[in-house]
Amino acid sequence: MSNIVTAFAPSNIALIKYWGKQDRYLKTPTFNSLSVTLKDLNTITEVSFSCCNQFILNNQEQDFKIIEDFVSLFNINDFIKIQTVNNFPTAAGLASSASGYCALGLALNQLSNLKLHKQQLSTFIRKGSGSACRSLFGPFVIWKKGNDDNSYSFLYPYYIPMKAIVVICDNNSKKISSREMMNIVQNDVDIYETWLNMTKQHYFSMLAAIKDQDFDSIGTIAIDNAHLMHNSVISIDSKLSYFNNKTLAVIDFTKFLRNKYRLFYTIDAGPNVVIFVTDKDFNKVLNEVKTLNLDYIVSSLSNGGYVFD
Ligand code: 2P0
Repeated sequence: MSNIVTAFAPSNIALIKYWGKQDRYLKTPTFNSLSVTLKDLNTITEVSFSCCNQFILNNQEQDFKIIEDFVSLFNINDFIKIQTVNNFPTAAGLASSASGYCALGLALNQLSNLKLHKQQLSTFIRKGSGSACRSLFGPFVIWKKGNDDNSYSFLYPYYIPMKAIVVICDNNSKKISSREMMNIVQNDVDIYETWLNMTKQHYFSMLAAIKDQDFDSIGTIAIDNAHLMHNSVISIDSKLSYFNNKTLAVIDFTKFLRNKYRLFYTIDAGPNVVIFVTDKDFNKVLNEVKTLNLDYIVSSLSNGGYVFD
């Protein structure tokens, strides 16, 4: 058994969003979601047995209590040191908790010698942060609803040659976490029912569009599903909106570019806009995005997280 384990996990961004829980403790979702795994926004986590429990995130010591419950899932009885580094802004709607919990889960699975297979490991990682279970696979991943052991993630085995450009509209931490916001929305029965009914339709249309390699339909559904989620927030109170003025400008710009290039966008629970563009149109679209004078991160697609040998 190795005493130091290092794992890599990419982030993921949902095209069909997870937005509410069946069980808040187990973090089982009210419905299936579907995401794309992004290689170049990632986390590297090293775990080792140590003299005391330590959790160091981006070179800063954190309270171990934050991840204590998650670590205890793996039946580790010794003290451990966790060192983790994100290569992108933490907690800015760029799914840092997804890559973070996925990398930690992969590393603990090996350190503990539990040797869970990936599907079972996904149910453990889900308990850390729901969407994190989708970072185990890629590029297209489904996380299905179900009771505990049945709510796992798996590869949706199709490929579309495309890349992501994440346009940073604000890289500060968000004021209301997605965990809190989805609870707020779920507590409004009417608004939530509208979201759930529409997202079910989007999900099944998206499965068909990906299977048919129908990029234009994938784009239309993804845009609709992103706005469906954000509209659920704005319907509660427009002051809760995650969008800022830059977000709105980038949305308009991207919609305009859709007249010329094959691309679409989605937006997580934050202000940043993720543009997906076909490999063929990528260079031209990147040049257009540069004219916005905003920071951006380019990412290719990933097959999911892994432990280094
Ligand atoms: C998603 N989000 O599908 C959705 C869309 C944000 C917007 O999953 O409470 O950090 O830890 O399960 O996974 C982010 O929420 O929430 C998220 P918890 P999580 O990607």
